[in-house]
Amino acid sequence: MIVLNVLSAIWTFFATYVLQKAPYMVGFLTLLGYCLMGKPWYDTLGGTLKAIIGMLILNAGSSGLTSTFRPILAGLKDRFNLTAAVIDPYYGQNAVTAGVEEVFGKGFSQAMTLLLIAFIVNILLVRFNKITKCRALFTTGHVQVQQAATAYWLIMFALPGLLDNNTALLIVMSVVLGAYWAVGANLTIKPMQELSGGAGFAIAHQQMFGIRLSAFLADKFFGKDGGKHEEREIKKVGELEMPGFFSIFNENMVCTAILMTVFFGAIMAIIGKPYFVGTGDIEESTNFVWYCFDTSLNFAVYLAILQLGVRTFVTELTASFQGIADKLLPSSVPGVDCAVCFGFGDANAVTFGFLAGLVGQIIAILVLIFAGSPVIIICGFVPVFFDNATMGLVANDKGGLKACLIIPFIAGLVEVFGAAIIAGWCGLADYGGYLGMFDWDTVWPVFTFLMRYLGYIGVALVVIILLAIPQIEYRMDPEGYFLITEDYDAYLEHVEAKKAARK
Ligand code: ASC
Repeated sequence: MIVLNVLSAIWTFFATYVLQKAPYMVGFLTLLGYCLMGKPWYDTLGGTLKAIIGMLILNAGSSGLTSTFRPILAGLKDRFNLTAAVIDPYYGQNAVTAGVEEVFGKGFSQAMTLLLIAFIVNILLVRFNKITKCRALFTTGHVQVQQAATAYWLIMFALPGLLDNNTALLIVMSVVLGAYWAVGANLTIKPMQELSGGAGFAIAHQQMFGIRLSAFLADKFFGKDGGKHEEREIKKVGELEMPGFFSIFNENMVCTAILMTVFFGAIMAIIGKPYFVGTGDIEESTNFVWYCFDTSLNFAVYLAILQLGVRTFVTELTASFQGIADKLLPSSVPGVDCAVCFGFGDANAVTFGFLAGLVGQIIAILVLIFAGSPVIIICGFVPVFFDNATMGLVANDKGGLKACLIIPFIAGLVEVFGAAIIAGWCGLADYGGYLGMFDWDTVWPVFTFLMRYLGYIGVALVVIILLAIPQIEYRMDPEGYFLITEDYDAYLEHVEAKKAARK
């Protein structure tokens, strides 16, 4: 009995402080990895601390961005008294918490049980990857909480018949969500290895299908199309030769500062000074223009912090993960926050992708308003920045500047229209928010539709489609598939050899 109590206490502690908190999860994996590799204790301790601190720095940057710029976009909603759903993971989570009892008669805590079981499904799919072909483990706890909450709602909405059968409900949910985590993160391995030159991570976030789609479209329409269009010239954001004064945009910090001052300055001007005085952000006597300038400059500050965090922890995590990959989860890589990839590729592509996505989202919102849509969307900072910056970065890597602007622009439209449809349909819009990140505006509405109209057959279809994706990818390149995570240099040689054989 005592043993059981102790075990249960350890588990609760682990679930609360490690599993759901990305820095400690990353630290735990680093510790485990180095222990499995038999590293000396001081290297293990140093590496683990560096991984945790790096991730905490990344969080400081990312939450600085979020806490400074989220209220500004949300201010548009309050200032103009719009009844609208904000697309933002935190609003989405709040909406689920606020409505789940009323709509489905169920508490929120089950969503956390769902998270734990879905994570185990993810581990199992990776453990048996000789069969499943899944190579990536989700490690971003806060994203898992938000997704578990939204999936909890969407699946109950799709399958009301399951509401009386808790066990069946939990099984269906965790298989679907766990498979989505494993398969989605797996899809990002190729674009991330190519972007980072084999750094050894995948993305475990909210636009994983979006990342792969972005890489695919950029390569097909703007890039070399898998070697079919070697003659195409790709001008990447970093190679832009801009005339005269424009050259200041070549410097990432300067570029971000100028563009953000223009964009956020404009938005803050529209909202107006009285609003910020009302929220207590500034005094009546504060110079408003200076306040806008100061706030906008912080964008560049937080972005720089974020990139420092990435540099601090990525090498530790990926080096130590080798121990886990060798001993426990063969041929696998850790799935990390999307902000990690901002440390690779052209830094300005992050800013350009974001701005193109923002333009897309604003146009889509205007269309909703003028078409008299019953659901109006307000862009949330997290989707508009983290989704489109990530997709822009990947698009630039494959297809250059044009891809970096056009693809996030289209993604911006899709994010708003997709969110308006699903949030209105499933009822989350009534509670003021929806997760609203790319995959949750595209892939998940389709899953919800299939399950709602086909019941168990729909569930089976969703799981089969998900699990078939890595199988298809594997069959497209059986020799390279595991090589890309095991030995990136050997993978590059393999790609060259394949190219030469084709000629
Ligand atoms: C999210 C979310 C955040 C950000 C962050 C990006 O989806 O909830 O706080 O993106 O993970 O670094």
